[in-house]
Amino acid sequence: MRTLLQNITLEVQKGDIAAQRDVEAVVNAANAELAPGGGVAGAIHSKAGPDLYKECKPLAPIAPGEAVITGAYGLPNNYVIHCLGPVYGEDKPEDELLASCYRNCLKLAEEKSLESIGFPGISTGIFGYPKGEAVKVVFDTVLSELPGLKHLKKIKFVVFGDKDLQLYESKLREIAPD
Ligand code: AR6
Repeated sequence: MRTLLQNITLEVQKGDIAAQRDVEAVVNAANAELAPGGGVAGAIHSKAGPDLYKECKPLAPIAPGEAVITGAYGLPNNYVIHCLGPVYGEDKPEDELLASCYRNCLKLAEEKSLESIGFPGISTGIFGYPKGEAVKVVFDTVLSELPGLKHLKKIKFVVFGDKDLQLYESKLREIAPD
């Protein structure tokens, strides 16, 4: 499902964040050390190969809400934007830190003049952020950033399961009813 808002396509698709051919950058739901891990980080590092971690090492550690950009190596993209989400119940305030994640990723993409970016559901796996709460923060943040975007023309949300797809799609319908 996709919709056009302020000349920018917002798209929701079920799939693997490490297999997105139609975006210039994918976002990694990273750990502070920017090391290979489970979930999104595991998928991204294993597809990218060991050179990704070599480039990441000197950029670590990062704090919750921060993001850094690297090459994408074996991934079908030009860049990976690594972002550390808040651990729910520990890193507070969670909503502000999660909003910073999305804002900082968009900022890095704009600085590189990228036209497209793909996001996973940062913090909603191992870090335990409830998905219904997270999706509100995601769309509130992205919508408030849209007017300032000069290069990005497509923002894609890549979700893993049917439940997440429904959640994102109903949110998208809410903000852009056709
Ligand atoms: N593609 C798209 N979405 C995915 C994929 C994938 N390949 N794999 C998982 N998801 P998580 P976090 C969904 O745990 O909560 C790592 O080990 C998943 O269902 O990857 O930010 C790091 O090293 C969930 O909704 O990220 C960190 O230590 C969402 O993506 C820690 O986990 C995020 O799940 C980061 O935890």
